[in-house]
Amino acid sequence: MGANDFAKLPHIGESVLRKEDYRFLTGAGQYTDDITLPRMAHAVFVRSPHAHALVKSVNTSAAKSAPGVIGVLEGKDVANDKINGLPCGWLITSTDGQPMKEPPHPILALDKVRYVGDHVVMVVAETLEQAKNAAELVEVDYEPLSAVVDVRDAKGGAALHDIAPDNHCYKWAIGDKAQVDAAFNGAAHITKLDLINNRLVPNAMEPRAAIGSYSRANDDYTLYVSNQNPHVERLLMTAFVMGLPEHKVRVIAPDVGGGFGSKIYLYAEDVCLTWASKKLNRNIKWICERGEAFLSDAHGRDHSSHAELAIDKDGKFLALRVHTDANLGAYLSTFSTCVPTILYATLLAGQYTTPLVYAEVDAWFTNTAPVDAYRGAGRPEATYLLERIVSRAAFELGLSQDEIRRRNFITQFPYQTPVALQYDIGDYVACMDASQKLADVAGFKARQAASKAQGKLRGIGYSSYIEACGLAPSNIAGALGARAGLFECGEVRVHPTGSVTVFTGSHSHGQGHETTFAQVVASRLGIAVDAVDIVHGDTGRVPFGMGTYGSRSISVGGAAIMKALDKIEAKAKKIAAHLLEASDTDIDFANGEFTVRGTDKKIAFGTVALTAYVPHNYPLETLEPGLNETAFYDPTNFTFPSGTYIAEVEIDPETGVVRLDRFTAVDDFGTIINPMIVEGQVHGGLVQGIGQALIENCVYDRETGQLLTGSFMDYAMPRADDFPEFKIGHVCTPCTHNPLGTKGCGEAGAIGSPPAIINAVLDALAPLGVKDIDMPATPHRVWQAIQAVKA
Ligand code: MCN
Repeated sequence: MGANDFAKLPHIGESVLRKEDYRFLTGAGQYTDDITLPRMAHAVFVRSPHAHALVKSVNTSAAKSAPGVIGVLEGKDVANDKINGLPCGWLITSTDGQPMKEPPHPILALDKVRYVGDHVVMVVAETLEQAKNAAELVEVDYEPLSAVVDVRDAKGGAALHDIAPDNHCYKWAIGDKAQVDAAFNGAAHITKLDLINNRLVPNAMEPRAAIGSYSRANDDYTLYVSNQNPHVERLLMTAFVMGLPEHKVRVIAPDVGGGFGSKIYLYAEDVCLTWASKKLNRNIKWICERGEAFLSDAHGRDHSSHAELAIDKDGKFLALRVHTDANLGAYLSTFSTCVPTILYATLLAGQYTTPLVYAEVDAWFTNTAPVDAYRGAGRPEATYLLERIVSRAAFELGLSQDEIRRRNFITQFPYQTPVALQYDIGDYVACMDASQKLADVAGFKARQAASKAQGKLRGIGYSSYIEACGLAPSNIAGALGARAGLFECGEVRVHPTGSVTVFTGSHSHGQGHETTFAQVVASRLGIAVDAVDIVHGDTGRVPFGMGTYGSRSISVGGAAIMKALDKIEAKAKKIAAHLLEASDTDIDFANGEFTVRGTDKKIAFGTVALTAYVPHNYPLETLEPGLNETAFYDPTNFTFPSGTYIAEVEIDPETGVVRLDRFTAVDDFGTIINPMIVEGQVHGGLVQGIGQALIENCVYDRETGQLLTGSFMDYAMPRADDFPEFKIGHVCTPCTHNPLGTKGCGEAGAIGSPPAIINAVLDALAPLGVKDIDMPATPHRVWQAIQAVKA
């Protein structure tokens, strides 16, 4: 079935209420902490209070004899049991042809700790309180070393790893530098910009959680874990860390209360619990506390960049030149290396015809928590840089922010960018037009005058983003260093009664897959949405899958299910043909009925399903019983959602307070399966992106390396009353290469919104002469910027 026919099916485009909400809203969800196993013990991790220190000795004797303690495990126990360190899932080759530096990432520190929160000792006891009390008794003799936390200090700072004496992990570049340099020589105007993309903490509502369980009867393990990616977790843990055959470990990710990227990875705690469950012969639960999450979850962003845009006399972009220093933190987290490279620099062409782009990335180790993907992962960093410099160029050239964009929009597709990607389709002009209309840009001047009359400054900011999602064609991912292909699997089991269970390698942790995937299947088979159940998150039930991240699930996971449905339909047509005494080539299938073309003979899907399992009148020599098919789908390209976002802010120059007055988002997600769920995804992304732009900031002390924003008292999370009602619109250019015509929507809001906000803030402050401000634009920062130009 083609994407155009698919879009016309009954439940496609329908805001079906989320099937999963009943259990979530009535407290019937089954999160990791809801699981209680027999003989369950509790684990607590003793973490480093220092950003950088030698571990001179560890004394666990008092802890071991504390009440209720079952075991106290440290780095030397890990080494004795030959458990390896955590691997990085993505290998980068430096521009000089050398592999990146991949230092050991021990699951419990051996001789050194490298960030505040680094895991040193695991204490297991009968109760959580006993484990906490015993953890207090662990004595670690540290010799503190000087620490480096800011990426700009990494070079020349105290070395974290012997393998990287200058703290440098890799240098990576894309584009033709010589051609870009030449284009700059002939430019009529050059706009320059230095910017910081601030570090963020993902803060999923449910913190990380895990239960390790070992079965002596079967000599195998089960790990229950709050995770977005169970098969990859298992693959990395068995093949790289524990040296176990894969079938000896089952990973179950039950209901997961949000991830936003931070739960894609294999974390040290997950391995510790699995390993210790056999060593101590107990089921062991660990629930991360919020303060621990701030310290030890993988953080996001943290780039420092310099960008230059060469422009001709007509305002057309000639070339973009970028240098970025990316903070990787103390160790390489699972996907950390692909974030500031493949997922970042390949997006720097944006929506524009800029013929030449050169980007160079230096990636550094620092004494901070590992940095990895956080909603958008690389694409928000690219979009922020590009959309900031484009608006700055507009300010410098005296053009409006929309005019400079319109002069440079790509309008012909497919379009090959100078940074590897080929965009299949889009309509950037239509998104801009629709967004301006919805935002009532025509009324902006009047609103600005009204603000001025009240002593306030009003500004408007644009951001025309594009992102690459639907990760990822395996051949591209493999060529670029991925240790596994990024296909997806789907198994469709039609039961004799005609109801259906689908097993998918995608994982829903808030995105509503149980509803939208069911809509896809119900639409194809002509059955009720409630007749379809979706199973995910269990390596023991689902065929190998690649999990959920990179807004890939509907476009890759959904496409795998579509392929399995093609096979189901083909087989069902043969059964129907047999029952209707016709040739299967004469059978049509629509609205749940098989018909013989040109006749009034028909049979219902349910009858065919039953016949598949009661095949007494079957030609069994040509048709196997059953109606159960599996398919793997490997995309041929990324999907490219795009859109234009317009923010309008009002600033009080006396206090620096920024009030977000209006926010308009027009996106192109191709065919939309469930508009209500998509709108929810956009809202969530916007809140996180606007949070980054206005209030969220993860700060380490530059001298001591202590995390200064280690709780919700210090790290500001956005709340509903920080936002106006968002205006949401859509343009639809269906993706040309997947059978649903969909493009991902899960990250767009977080990608497109930060530059729109900062561009609006700078537009408002322009009359005062303020030209630059870094995120987050807190009242203090805005006030300081105003005072600086006054001075
Ligand atoms: N959808 C649709 N029509 C489209 C595109 C998507 O109806 N054209 C639906 C999908 O069927 C799915 C949802 O929208 O139900 C999101 O789909 P998709 O864009 O494919 O994204 P994923 O399901 O792969 O989710 C991943 C994405 C990412 S990368 C992050 S980070 C993120 C996000 O989703 N983390 C989330 N949204 C989140 N939402 C919640 N509640 N919690 C998280 O942790």
